[in-house]
Amino acid sequence: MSKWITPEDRQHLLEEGWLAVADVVPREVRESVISSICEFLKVDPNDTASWYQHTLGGHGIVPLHHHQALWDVRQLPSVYELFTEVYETPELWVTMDRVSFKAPADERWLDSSRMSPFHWDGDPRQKQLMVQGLVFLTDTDPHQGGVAFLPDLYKQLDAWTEEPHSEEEWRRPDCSRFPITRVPGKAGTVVVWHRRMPHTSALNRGTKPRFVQYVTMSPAGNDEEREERVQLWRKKIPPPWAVRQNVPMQQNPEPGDSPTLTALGRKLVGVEPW
Ligand SMILES: O=C(O)CCC(=O)C(=O)O
Repeated sequence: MSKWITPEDRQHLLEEGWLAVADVVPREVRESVISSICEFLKVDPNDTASWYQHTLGGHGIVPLHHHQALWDVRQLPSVYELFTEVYETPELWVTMDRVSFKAPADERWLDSSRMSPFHWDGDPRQKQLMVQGLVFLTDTDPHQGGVAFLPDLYKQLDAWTEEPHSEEEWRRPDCSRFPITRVPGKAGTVVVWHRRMPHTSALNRGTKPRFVQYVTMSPAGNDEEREERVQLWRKKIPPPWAVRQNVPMQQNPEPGDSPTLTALGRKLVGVEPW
């Protein structure tokens, strides 16, 4: 029986392209991730003067992938259960994605006041259900830089992909015709969206920073992929796509011992087979 999403929720994900599920990540686990971000960036969530010292890009990307606090979110049974209900299979692997600190927009700091374009991270012609996701680590209201979607374009995507588009548009579509849906959430909410959904993070028009962890899962792959994943976890190496992005302050490898995994975590990495 489904614990986290109803058949109607799953239908919403398929038809509207996104879904927000509340109360998935408990407070102490979230607080450890927030502390890891603050420690890494040397920011104080209550001290505005500390917020703008780094170049983090429009999404506020913080290049931490292997901190134990992030792994403790990935291997939470609640997060895993949610994704098993999305994919309707228990045999999943988790991504080794990063976190974000998005300070309120302030035009003195371009990073915070420029909205990143709507985009796809994969090929929008790929119809198979594959989702991306994030956890709101603090309460995030609609004006505080919640994740933003274009559901109307998502719904017309089959027709859109039949039309000719420039190379740029296949990554970053012209979104001027489409209304924007901004998804807020209470702390602990997981938002998942179909990879075919054009998305971005909205500008933070609130008074507090937005903190999120990106997390998603996908059906387990083959042995070669498994071996690579185990090495990334063991040696604390950022995933190759993140290395290619060359985000400021990325450490490679990230310092410290291999993160501790639970029995579930070992399967979600691929250390143990399903
Ligand atoms: O931070 C967000 O809300 C969106 C991030 C994003 O655009 C992405 O994960 O590709």
